[in-house]
Amino acid sequence: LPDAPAMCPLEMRKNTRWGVATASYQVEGGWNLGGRTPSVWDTFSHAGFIKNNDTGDVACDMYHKYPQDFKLMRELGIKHYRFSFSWNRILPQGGKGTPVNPEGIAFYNSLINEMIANNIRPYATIFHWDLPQVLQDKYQGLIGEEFIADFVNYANVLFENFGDRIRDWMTFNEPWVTCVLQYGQGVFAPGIPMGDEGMYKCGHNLLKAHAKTYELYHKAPQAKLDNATFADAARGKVPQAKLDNATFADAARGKVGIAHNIEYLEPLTHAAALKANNVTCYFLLEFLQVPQAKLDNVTFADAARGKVGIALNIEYLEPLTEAKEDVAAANYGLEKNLGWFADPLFFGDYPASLKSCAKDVLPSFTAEESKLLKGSLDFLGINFYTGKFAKGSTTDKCSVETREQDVNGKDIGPLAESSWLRVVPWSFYKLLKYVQSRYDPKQIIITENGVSAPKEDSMSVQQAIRDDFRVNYYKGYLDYLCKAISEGVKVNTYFAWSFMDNFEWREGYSQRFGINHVDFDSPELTRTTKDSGKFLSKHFFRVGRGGGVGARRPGGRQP
Ligand code: PNW
Repeated sequence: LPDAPAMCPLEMRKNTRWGVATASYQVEGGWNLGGRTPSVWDTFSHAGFIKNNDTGDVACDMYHKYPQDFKLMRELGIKHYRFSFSWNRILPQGGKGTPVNPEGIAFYNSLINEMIANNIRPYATIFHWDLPQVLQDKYQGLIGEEFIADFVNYANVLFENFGDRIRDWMTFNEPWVTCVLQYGQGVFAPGIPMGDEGMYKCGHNLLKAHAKTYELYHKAPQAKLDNATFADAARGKVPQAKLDNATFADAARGKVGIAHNIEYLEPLTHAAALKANNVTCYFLLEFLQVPQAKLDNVTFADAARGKVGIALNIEYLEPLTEAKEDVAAANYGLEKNLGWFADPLFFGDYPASLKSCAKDVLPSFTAEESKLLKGSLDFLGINFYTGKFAKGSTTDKCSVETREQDVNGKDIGPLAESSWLRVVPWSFYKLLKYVQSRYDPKQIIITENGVSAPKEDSMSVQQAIRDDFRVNYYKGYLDYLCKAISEGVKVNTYFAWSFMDNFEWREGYSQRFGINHVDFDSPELTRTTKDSGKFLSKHFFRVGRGGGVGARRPGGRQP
């Protein structure tokens, strides 16, 4: 295995959180189990729109195999895991006012508890493209304004059921892909092209749903987020040592409201539990003496409440030449693709360039919506894969042509297995510097970064796990990530895409992004760690910061 990237000193690798990511439809399987109804991706794949007629019916069968997967993560030293919830598993009828599926809640309770038991901190994506089919049928999914209330309701169900153990939330994964590929072009499920008008309508509804979810989370009474915690503590699932440490004490102080709540509902049980665990009234009285300022400080808010962000994808654009129009095109391209979502979240409105270029189809925000959007994120998630050259036009400021070769015809980087993905390590650095200077985010999480490696069908598992191509990709990209961090870019958490080979959307199982190989031909769907997994494990996962799992939420709520 190669050494750690030159620009990643040990101290920086130690101070950063390194993890892996997946998404529900790509890994779970169990498509019709436990009360789950179809999502648009089930419908789309069953209709034969995926390469080789693949579907996510079984995928990596993580629905059943998560205990062994978390064991493998633990063995690799992985302490941070980004996953997504399947909306239709939680709410089979999708919408507000429809019943929550107890089997769906139980499944995710087990999943999260197993994660935490393996010392892995959960980071949850609320929506990673798998919309319940019923909501597509009802109002065309993200095209319909009803989507907003239904999304916020769904998020609320997640906060109330899992907010006691999950502190890091991403509302949407890659709004650009959802609105351009799912709705605008219709090349992704549900596969109905809605043109530019539909695309911008989708983005508008998505942004409003995000902002309302952010508001809901931060305004929710603490009791709603914490309803299981104190009960768990009182029931004796917490080792005394944990009750005594400072972090837990901070959190425990905030549980008086919960105690009151439980007392009201179950006075005898609660009193008995308190006695049994030697948690005295003196403890509660102490809480009342804590000055309010202490309860309101950042540390407590962080511990008690967690963070809500979003995961935006962006390809870096480098001007093809120094000509004014190429520089302007690269800039406009970034505003059009990233600024479309990032500007409203940071500044409260779409970029002026986009408003002018898309004036016939871009909706506008009311003053109130603008206010709600502005600053509605605690961290910015970035999914980063590649960069391209941009060429402008001297006559049309709205034109951006992207290229993969420079003016001499030289490739910008080697081509991966995916047609859109070339290996361009320096573009990561340039994009990060751009984001830090334009938005000045308090915290950036690299929510995805990875590559599909060229692989012949005839390759054996033993050959496929020697993935030098991917090792080199990670080595190069992480080098430039570290350079950016050393220059003040505020990335403190990074997720490799993906933990394992999985259902790669339209490409089915033909394109592999995993740092663990999955043998889709074996009945056990055997996982085997690739060289890239060993490389990341040795230099990043093992040496990086832990998640502090369980300091505040020991054990969590049991299913
Ligand atoms: C991301 N593009 O998708 C997704 O978040 C993952 O679910 C996916 O598996 C991964 O990247 C690899 O594709 C993308 O066309 C899909 O530029 C398409 C593009 C970028 C990212």
